Amino acid sequence: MHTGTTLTQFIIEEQRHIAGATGDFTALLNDVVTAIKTISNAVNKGALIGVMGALETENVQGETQKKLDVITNEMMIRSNEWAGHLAGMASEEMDAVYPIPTKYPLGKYLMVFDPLDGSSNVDINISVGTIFSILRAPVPNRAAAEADFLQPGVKQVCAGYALYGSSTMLVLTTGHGVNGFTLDRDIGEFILTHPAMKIPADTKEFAINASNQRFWEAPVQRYVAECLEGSTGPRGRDFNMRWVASMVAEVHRILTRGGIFMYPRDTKDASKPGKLRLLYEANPMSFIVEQAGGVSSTGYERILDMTPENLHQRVPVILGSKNEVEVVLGYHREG
Ligand code: P6P
Repeated sequence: MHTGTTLTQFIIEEQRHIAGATGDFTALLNDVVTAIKTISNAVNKGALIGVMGALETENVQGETQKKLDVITNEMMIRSNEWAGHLAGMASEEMDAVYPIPTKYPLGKYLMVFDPLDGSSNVDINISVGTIFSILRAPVPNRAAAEADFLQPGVKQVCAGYALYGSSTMLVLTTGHGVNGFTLDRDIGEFILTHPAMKIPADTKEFAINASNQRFWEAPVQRYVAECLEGSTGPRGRDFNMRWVASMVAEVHRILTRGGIFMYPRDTKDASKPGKLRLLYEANPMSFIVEQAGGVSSTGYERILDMTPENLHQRVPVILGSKNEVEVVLGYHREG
């Protein structure tokens, strides 16, 4: 018999802190968790059920879609469209807002998500994840338009990610700290295993795709060069480097042992000020990082303060251990 706190129990106890809570949000989160359990099962079975490999199609980002990109997007939609908690959904894998089918009631929340972040790693069996963010609909119970989603990240009601790794974990914030849960497959429940997660303020570990080095702006060039100089350079200590190409895995490592993650503005493609998408990657991860005592910035401004221009807007991202991110932001201020 497990003795831990289940996610269901934790959410209901959290709900007691929310004045006027009707149980609507709790029920919505339960549907999100059902989708995550379904995705975990599909990702875990992989080649056994023929879900590996790519399709002939591209998503709105111009990225070749993996079979699991489409499958997991469908799982998030099917699990969350019917219950009457949402006024609309938006996803990395869909060009426009997903309208709730007319046969279902409309609700008071909006949800944006990346159904399978890091999916290029699926075929090589490296951790991938689901990222989601929940906002209040400006006009509850009315079909949401794109403009309704374009709220600054500080307006998020909840943000979370699932990490499909050696174990399946769910990490969640509703604005009262960050808590991590591990899926116990024997009973099909997420159990609280990482209460009150905090990011260490200092770190010796940085994460960046170094193949883009020639495209970085001067402050990032300077920061990374000093990390590489290590104890022989101005930082006076050696650093370690990681790059998983799966933001969920990088953020989880930072939540667990500290670190700094950078996908900075680069000159590789002038039309793209960054690679990561604001609504369903940068904003939910920034909410989680800040709630765990970290910092998240474009290099020039706090990500959570940005008002999105469109559903798929890309932004530069520099996040993680407070004191280390502040070093990079200092270099940006110096120019
Ligand atoms: P690159 C995955 O596609 C993703 O959106 C993030 O999860 C990850 O951090 C980044 O892109 C990896 O980008 O250019 O290294 O493949």
